[in-house]
Amino acid sequence: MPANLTPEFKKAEELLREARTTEEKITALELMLSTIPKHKGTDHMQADIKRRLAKLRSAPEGKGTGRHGDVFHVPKGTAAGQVVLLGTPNSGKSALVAQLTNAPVQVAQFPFSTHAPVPGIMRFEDIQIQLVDMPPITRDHVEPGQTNTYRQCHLILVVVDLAAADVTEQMDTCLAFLWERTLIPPPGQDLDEELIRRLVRPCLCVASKCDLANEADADALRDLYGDRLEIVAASARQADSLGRLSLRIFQRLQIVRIYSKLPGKKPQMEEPFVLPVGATVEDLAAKVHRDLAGKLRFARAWGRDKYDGQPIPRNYPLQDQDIVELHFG
Ligand SMILES: Nc1nc2c(ncn2[C@@H]2O[C@H](COP(=O)(O)OP(=O)(O)O)[C@@H](O)[C@H]2O)c(=O)[nH]1
Ligand SMILES: [Mg+2]
Repeated sequence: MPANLTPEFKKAEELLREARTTEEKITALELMLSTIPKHKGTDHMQADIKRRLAKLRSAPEGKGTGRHGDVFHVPKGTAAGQVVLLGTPNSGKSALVAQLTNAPVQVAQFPFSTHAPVPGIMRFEDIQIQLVDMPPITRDHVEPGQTNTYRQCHLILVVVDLAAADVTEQMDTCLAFLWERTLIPPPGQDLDEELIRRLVRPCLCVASKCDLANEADADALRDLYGDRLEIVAASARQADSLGRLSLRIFQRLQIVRIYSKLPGKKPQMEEPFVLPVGATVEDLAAKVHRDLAGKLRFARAWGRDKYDGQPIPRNYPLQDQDIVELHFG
């Protein structure tokens, strides 16, 4: 080809083919523009991409987004985070979702028993986290539209069967899927940081069915892939392993739970506000009282052996399970 297009550019083109919504199309076109070799031979193509971008950006909001009726668009609802499972057939995805959530998933001895995303709610202490069971992927087959479910989520749970002889092939298939779609950072490619932020998703690997394997098997997997992914061994049949897994899922979501209280009242301990790690007292105020956010006078914190009602500055980064009293005025 005269333009000498790179594999990265071809990946971006693939992304465009899979894009359903305006937002996804814009992201894909931006990725194409940033990966296209910049020389005379591609002038025409660059102009074409820019024209298409301009057109999409000026399109009225909501028009032609194609979300309606797209089974691969899974609303998060009120959950604190959305976690989507990825794995080859029979790796144990549905069994995990069945054990951790209320979802009506099918666990089967035969592969391909899940054709569309099946969301369920996992309770973690006092919050709800959505887990989404997914159709399996193979080297040759991925359901069209599946990529978008991963792109929208907060954490991808890569499930490989630790007890299977082909566990490294499963892992390679998953990593290739993620890498081809820039869902994990592409090695040695300097993409725009903003694009990376929009495309890449955090991943946690579950080495499943650990009741059928040894600790040494998990260590061997970590030796091979530990530099690319965090690996947690778990079994749908061992409750304590599921407890450790759900804790790690919560931690990897990078969120904090904050209990707010009104002056002179008891704190609201049942339903914490959920904010991203790094959120400040001011961010909390905006979430509690959107209209009053600008009127925050001061705040005090209680609890967790750390504070006893002392004032905290408005730019104070909140810690998980802080109790905060907001004074507006
Ligand atoms: N022993 C054991 N078997 C499991 C475990 N998880 C799943 N299985 C079995 O593995 C098979 C495939 O599980 P499934 O969750 O349907 O896999 P999926 O295709 O990834 O959704 C089923 O026969 C399950 O009963 C586990 O933790 N331990
Ligand atoms: Mg399944």
